[in-house]
Amino acid sequence: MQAKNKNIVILISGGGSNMAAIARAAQQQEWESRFSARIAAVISNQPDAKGLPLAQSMGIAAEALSHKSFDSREAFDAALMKVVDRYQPALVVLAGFMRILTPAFVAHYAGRLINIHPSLLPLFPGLHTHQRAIDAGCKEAGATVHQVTAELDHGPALAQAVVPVLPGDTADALAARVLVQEHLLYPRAIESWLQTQP
Ligand code: NHR
Ligand code: GAR
Repeated sequence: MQAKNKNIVILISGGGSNMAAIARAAQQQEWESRFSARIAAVISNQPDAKGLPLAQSMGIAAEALSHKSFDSREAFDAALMKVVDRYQPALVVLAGFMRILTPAFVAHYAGRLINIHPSLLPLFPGLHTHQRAIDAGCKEAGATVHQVTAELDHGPALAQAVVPVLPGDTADALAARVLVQEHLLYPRAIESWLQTQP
């Protein structure tokens, strides 16, 4: 029997390098034939996100929905839900998505909404993680893939990658070192998730 199609929708705000790493893994590791999984769409809250033309160049539908067109977080999230739901996603992936989501949005995608956060959670939830890790004198930093819950960066962890913090590190240098690992970690975590789905 043919397994149910598993659409993946990726939400971005910027460069989309994690999105591209996931899309590349999906192609190279044949997620379509192995899991009936495909990257159905990439959606950005920033209309000028570099990740949108990048997604299109990979043959993926790309849409922008600017949060600035809405009066409230609730109104933006309701509109975003409508766009996302058009693709009937089995999984919604935050990849450098920079808007905090309302409890209503999180509840709507409960159990099928994940994020990659650039720190070793539970350390450093929120923003400016790399500078905070350096300032705290951490010898190691990294990234965490986690389920998204209403409480920011507090959902159950699915996978982590660790990198060293080097003497004289700047936030940019550390971010670049972490990002290399994110590009390996996030596709692997999604592949593991797909393996658990009927
Ligand atoms: N939403 C919920 N409910 N729970 C999470 O765990 C979420 C989330 C939305 C995004 C990603 C997260 C990260 O990995 C994420 C996790 C944005 C902010 C933020 O403060 C914080 C954490 C994350 C994403 N955003 C500002 C806001 O007012 C805007 C900042 C900006 O536009 O530059 O939404 O780090
Ligand atoms: C990544 O490092 C991701 O972990 C981080 O932003 C970068 C996005 O890069 N996410 C957050 O900080 C979420 N608040 P990308 O757009 O090239 O994937």
